[in-house]
Amino acid sequence: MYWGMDSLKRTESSDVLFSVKMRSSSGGRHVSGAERFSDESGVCGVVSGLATRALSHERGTPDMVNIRVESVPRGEVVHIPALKVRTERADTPQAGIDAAARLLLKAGVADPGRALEILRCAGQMRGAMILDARTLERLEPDFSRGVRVTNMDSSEAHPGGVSSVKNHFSEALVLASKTASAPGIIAEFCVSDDPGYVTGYVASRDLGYVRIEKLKEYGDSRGGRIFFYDGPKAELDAAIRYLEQKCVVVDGVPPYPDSHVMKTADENAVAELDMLRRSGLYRECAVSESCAGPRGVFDGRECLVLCSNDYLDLARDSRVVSAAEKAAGVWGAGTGGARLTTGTQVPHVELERRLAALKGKDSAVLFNSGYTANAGVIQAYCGREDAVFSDELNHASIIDGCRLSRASVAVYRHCRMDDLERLLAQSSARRKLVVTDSVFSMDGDMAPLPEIMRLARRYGAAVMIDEAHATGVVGAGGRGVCENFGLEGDEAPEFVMGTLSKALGSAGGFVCCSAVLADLVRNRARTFIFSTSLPASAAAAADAALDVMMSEPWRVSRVRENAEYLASALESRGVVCGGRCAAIIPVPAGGEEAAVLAARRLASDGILVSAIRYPSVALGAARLRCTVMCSHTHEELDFAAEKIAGYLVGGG
Ligand code: WAQ
Ligand code: MG
Repeated sequence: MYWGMDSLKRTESSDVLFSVKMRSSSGGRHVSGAERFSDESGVCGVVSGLATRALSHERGTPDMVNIRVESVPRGEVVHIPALKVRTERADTPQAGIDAAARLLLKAGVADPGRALEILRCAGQMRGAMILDARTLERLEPDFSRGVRVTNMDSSEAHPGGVSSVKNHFSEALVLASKTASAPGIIAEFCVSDDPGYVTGYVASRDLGYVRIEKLKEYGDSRGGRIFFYDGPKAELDAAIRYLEQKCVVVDGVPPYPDSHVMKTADENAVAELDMLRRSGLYRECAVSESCAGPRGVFDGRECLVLCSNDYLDLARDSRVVSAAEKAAGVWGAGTGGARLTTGTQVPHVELERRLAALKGKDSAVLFNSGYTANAGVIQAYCGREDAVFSDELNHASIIDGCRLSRASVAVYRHCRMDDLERLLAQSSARRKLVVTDSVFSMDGDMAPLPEIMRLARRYGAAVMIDEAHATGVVGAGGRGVCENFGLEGDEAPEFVMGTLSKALGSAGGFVCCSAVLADLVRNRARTFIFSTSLPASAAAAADAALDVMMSEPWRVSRVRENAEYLASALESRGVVCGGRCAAIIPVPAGGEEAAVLAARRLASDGILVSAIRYPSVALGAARLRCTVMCSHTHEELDFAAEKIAGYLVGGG
């Protein structure tokens, strides 16, 4: 979106400009702020862009948004060029701080190390501190507020630069360019206070704008700015007046760093992968040379597998495997088409009938994966005029389904029924759909389904549950959370989604619902319509797995006992863990890097556990995620608990 400045450039006719400033806060605390210049015709667009930005801040919805529009004589506006931009690599915050100190020294700051220490100790400020570049004495009149640079904008109409999304880089470059042009200011240092933004910069007239890739850890919300002053004390006031009041338009601000440099696709990928590596977020596939099961060989190493979703150990079960073999012999290796063309064979239909019966519904629709089931069903039922109410910890496939549907999405706090009720009560959408994991994939806890159903009925919403981690594990017969809570008929959710890929040892996903809803799903779900169907072997394997699950109910109870056993074994060793209503035991590990390190050490002990990181969970909520199978022995679980406790409690 292009607002304001676009027309500013063209119409030099009017001699009045407008300065539009937004400031938002929550409970009296500052949340965000931004400003633009615009000519008269662009003011409404700018106001709306800034309002959107204020209301969609990642730190939450503010309770106060102040937008102020003031006229500015065009003659008072000066144009200055943007500082030259370059980027310094830093793999760790320490390396970043060292680089910053080196640059500041070059710019003429006496003792940069101590200056950064002064900033760290100052606590959060709305503005910047001004330090005497020689003595490091604090010069700003109000220590708790600092000095706010305002009345500035870029003359370029960037997407993002003038829109409802903050472009950290181009906004910082505008501020830094204005600051560097202020009398007496010889250098600037800046770290963002946004927990997800770790790149900061050092700027000066001579050095230009030097971005430093990593100045703090992800998840850290401490940031700040220092302006270094080296001029007569008597002229400090004039410098502050310039920073706070002078209207400055910065020319030549690129939308993104290095965006003028042509890069190959591989170069772009390398840059992004480097960023992931440096943040502990890089992932790789471990290659298994063994069949699914509670033990296996990964990357050439024998290990205890504590991260499989094959909860009932059915993926390698001879009855399941031979059903798949037999079906492949009869129906072929593939189906040759989507479900609506050649891809519906007898095994698909038979399995749908059984799944519907398992979940107490009239119909079921198979998908190629749990992911495509969630994405397809939400999109099939909801459109632009509808609203989805989604638990904040729902699986990524639900989030993507919401996006695909274009419905408005109201995210409620995890399992918080007061929050869900508040959102339902506010909504006047055409259709409402409450969606929740029934067992949460990363936290292993269970949604309060009876309360959700009561609220949904009160507010006229339909309900969809994702039973990926509940099917085969929860409820006496492994039928899931409805069985667990005894919810049937009208008390049960409209859509019960599940997967064949976890407890049922095969591959694929499904949704169980009424016959009409199934009809709607088949007619509308894009992930259903536009993919080749599952091979019959996958359907037949799941069918056989259902037989085994029902004839050997000990598997279902054993997997839950094992989860309980592992959780107790961890807790008796001082490790706090969650979950235990199903097969998932999350163990908080602190930072992203700590989680990866613990998982790596466990792997060298022969224990395969997933380090779960952003974006699977929030930044800073990294964890080890253990999952148990019905066939793990108590000795194996004790061994794992001992090692995990050693690394997480003992600091190992
Ligand atoms: N004037 C003076 N200080 C300010 C202002 C302002 N208008 N706005 C913020 N600050 C101070 C305040 O103490 C904040 O805590 C701190 O600066 C950081 O502000 O090239 O996003 O707005 O990729 O969080 C750097 C981009 C982004 C690097 C910096 O700063 C790159 C950023 P934030
Ligand atoms: Mg910020």
